Amino acid sequence: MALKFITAEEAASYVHHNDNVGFSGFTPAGCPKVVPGAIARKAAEEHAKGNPFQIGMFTGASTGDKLDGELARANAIKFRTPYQSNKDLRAALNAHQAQYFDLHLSELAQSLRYGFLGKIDVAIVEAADVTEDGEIVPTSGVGILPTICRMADRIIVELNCRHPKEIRGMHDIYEPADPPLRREIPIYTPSDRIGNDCVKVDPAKIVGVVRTDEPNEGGKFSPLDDVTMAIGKNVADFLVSEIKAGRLPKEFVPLQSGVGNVANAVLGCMGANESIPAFNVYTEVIQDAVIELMKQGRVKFASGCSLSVSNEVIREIYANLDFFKDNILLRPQEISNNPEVARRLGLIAINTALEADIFGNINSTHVSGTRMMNGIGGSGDFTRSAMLSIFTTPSTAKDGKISAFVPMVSHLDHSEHSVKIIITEYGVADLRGKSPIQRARCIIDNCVHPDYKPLLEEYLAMGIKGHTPQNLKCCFAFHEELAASGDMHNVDWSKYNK
Ligand code: 0RQ
Repeated sequence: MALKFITAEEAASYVHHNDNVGFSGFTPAGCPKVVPGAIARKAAEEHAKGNPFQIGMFTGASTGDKLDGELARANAIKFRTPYQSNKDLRAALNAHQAQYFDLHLSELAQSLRYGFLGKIDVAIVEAADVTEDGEIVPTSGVGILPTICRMADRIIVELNCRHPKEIRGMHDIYEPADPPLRREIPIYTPSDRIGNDCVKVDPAKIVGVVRTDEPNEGGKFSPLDDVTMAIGKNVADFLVSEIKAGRLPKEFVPLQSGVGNVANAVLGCMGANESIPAFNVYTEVIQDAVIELMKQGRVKFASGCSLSVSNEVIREIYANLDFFKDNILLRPQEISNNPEVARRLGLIAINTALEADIFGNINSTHVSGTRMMNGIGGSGDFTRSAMLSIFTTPSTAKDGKISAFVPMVSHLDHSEHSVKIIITEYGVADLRGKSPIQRARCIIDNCVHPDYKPLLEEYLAMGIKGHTPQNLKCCFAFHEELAASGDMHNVDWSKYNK
């Protein structure tokens, strides 16, 4: 069946008010880049005529500004899930203009198949290649592409010539059967290939192909500062001590690490530490540092959902595809983030906390308990199931006015039962096998900023009884003080403990 090449505007005509739309990609990598803008313009035109126009949105994770940003600014989003990190979308969902629900990334594809989230009307996917018989080769990020293509009534393909057709072979596309027929996912090492090199769809569903040459909106990493470097070094030193103590196998276990500067610094420090053997990566986002370490032979193999790398690095990968195709697999997020596989492989999972409490609970998503930052992302997929779950965070935020450690988290994403290790620039709190009060002392001694240690020690010294000695009159005093005076330093327990 001949492919029909259309413009982005023509593609947008296949998207109607109230449609549920699924988008490919994971982080800006692999996301459509021109059709979302055309949908946003269509929404603006309809709104100008007094007509409603909003869509429901399923993405892999965060996307680029050309997707989330354009649609949020056009007030074209009815609801959206999962992880996002766009400032305009963040503002819209915190103002309830767009309804947002946060979801573990590994769960999205199966939640769609189970029918929990409604139908998919349109799938809009970026491809490096598409054939007349319905073979779609994803680009540098997969996300939920296979599931949305299979479920959608209509498929729009953005054929992006920045991504060579020869990327075919870097993907491992596999969708598990659903219960009660599901079997184990047969991945026993990160390099195991279990699926196809492309997504096969009914070609009759492809309503059009839009040609583009838009680059990924690759975020630049900030230069590493002292705090970030200290966290990275503390993680690497801790892992070496685990090898020495015989708690990590000498051949090591695969690593998962989240997004951002800290993750990049951790990887850099692990790569530079000769006491850590060359290792495999089984993760969601493959960042620049993984590619650098792969070139140096320090990373042996990387399995992920996306190449969330700078445009400079993606060009390098495409210029050396033979090498990188032997060493990288890109999988749907249902597989890259699969808790069954994470537990089998025995991952070291390293993710980021927004705040932690002194008893080891983690808030990764809500600023002061109410304002959504990004979302839980894949952190829950890995944290609960990994062999070693580590959370990193700078000990303070906003010029020291916010302590990352508070008596009680203002929102809970990862409970004390899943969190094994917390690491800041000051040190490592190893929470394994410790009671709540032992955990509190360990966190205060090793991770808390010196400015906030006395306040948290005073909190524990209030003489509150019970297994977890929380003082319900005072546990949110840090947040209340931040709201009142803009600085958690000003906490005065006597104001609350009446
Ligand atoms: O604010 O941007 O205004 O400077 O939060 O903090 O320290 O720059 O760190 O970019 O790694 O983000 C948890 C949000 C951290 C992120 C979070 C302010 C701080 C700064 C960003 P500015 P940093 P990061 C991967 C797996 C989700 C869980 C996860 C995240 C801004 O890592 O979303 O790891 N993780 N998922 O000043 C108020 C606090 C704060 C605070 C920091 N306690 N209160 N503001 N900030 N702590 C994701 C995927 O699965 C794709």
